[in-house]
Amino acid sequence: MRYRAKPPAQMLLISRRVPVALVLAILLLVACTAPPPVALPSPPDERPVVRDSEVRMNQLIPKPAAVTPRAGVFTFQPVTTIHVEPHGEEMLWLGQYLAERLGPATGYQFVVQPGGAMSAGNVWLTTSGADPALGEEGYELIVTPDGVMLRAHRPAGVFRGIQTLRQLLPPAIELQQAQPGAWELPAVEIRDVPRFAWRGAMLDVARHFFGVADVKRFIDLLALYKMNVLHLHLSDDQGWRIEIQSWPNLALYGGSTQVGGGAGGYYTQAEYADIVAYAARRYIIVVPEIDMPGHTNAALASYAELNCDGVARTLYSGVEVGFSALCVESDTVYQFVDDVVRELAALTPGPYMHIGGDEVQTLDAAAYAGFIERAQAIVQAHGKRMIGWEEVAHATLSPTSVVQSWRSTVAAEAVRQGAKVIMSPASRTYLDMKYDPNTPLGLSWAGLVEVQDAYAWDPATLLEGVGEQDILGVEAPLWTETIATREQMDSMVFPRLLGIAEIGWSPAHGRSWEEYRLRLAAHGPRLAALGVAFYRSPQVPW
Ligand code: IFG
Repeated sequence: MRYRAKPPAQMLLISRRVPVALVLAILLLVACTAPPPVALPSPPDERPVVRDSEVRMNQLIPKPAAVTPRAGVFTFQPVTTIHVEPHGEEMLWLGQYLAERLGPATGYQFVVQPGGAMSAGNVWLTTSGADPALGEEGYELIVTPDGVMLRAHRPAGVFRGIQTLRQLLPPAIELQQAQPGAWELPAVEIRDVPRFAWRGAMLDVARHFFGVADVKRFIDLLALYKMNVLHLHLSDDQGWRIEIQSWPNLALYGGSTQVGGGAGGYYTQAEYADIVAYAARRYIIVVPEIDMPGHTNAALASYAELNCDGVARTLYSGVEVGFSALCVESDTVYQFVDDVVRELAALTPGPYMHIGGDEVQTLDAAAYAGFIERAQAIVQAHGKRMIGWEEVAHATLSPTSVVQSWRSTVAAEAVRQGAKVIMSPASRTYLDMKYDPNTPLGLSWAGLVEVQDAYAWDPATLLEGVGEQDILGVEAPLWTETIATREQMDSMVFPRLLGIAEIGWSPAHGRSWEEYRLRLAAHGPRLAALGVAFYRSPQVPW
């Protein structure tokens, strides 16, 4: 209904002391001069109040495949119990993981109980009776005022569903000190499955070294956004970051510096195994990369015999690329490759070994292809599938090998050879690219990559000759030439990584920047509660 202001003269009619003729004259005068009626703002619609909890089901990242709102809320209580089925260590761990995510902010000591009768007010995590169509990582989450049922075909799906549960609670749930609450979940039915199997991030720990604690924190953040691959770039010109017992100088000497000349560092094999186990618990595989035959100055400085002239190189702390290469004619080099791959494969339960292969400027095409084919055979001999940056497609690939597309269309050649593709287009996914000309950190050779650029693209339509069925998934690399600290990492990785997570997980149809940016804004408080120093892009209404 619209309200219209009464012209002043009509108010006079109410008064009895004024002669009618005078009133009529005044009315005539006013009618000729009155401004058109002004529409006053309509009263607030009588829409029902929307609860904060209900809004949160529309703020999930990655966006689930299907969300059906239901009536009411489920409220966690101090006595809420987390039941897990079937009995067994893995489901108990998942129950404990959920309890630990919710415990600090709620202040509740959640009991985790195997099995038990379904009673009101409790949470169930189960793989019993789930629909096999949910696959390896899908889940169903049913929240009613009486309880929470999170069911998946596999435990990994339960873990992915727990991340959705976390995001259905207020951002304050991520704080580590007790908050007032209440801790409400909106009643909802979610059935969710990922689009791509490979949803990854790469951490370059060679240019600047990041210790175990930083890597574990990074893994926790990947987990919240349902990512499932951590690619560790463990060696480059500026540093060798993993202990190899048969070639000890690689870490001891090759790991002793970094870009800018700092002390560098490396993971002992025990520390690397700890990272791998921590990731595996979160259903994240670690993909180790030993970049070769290029990007090898740290190794060439550590052992003279890896160089064709038999002279060890000096350590390098600059940022040039392409100048180094192993001596691909030397049998010693293939013994080196075999020893490194053997030791690393034994520490890596995941099925992949990345051998790099990028930016080799000192070898001719035949020498390069010959090396890649021999390295590929060595990787397979140690039970792993080879991954290489897209240039490896110039060699003859095994159908089990994978190429990581980053800057050209050569991945189509890999597809013609029957290989699968990981999409990491630098102009969309390189997290070391500046957001805009004023970004203090990062590079810009692939262009400026604002939050929208990192989100508004689709892997299946980007490259001619590389379609949905050829693509394992997406991965966002953080190269660290200019990134040295956790805060610097945060400012470049977040929030762009959330968009990559959504591209990897959510259905292609219905994805739109205009809708996503509003959801992303809601994650500002959540990232802040997690202590992430994310970049407050002006493109997002934080
Ligand atoms: N390209 C190099 C990286 C790194 C990067 C920085 C690849 C595959 C430029 N290779 O990207 O080592 O220097 O943006």
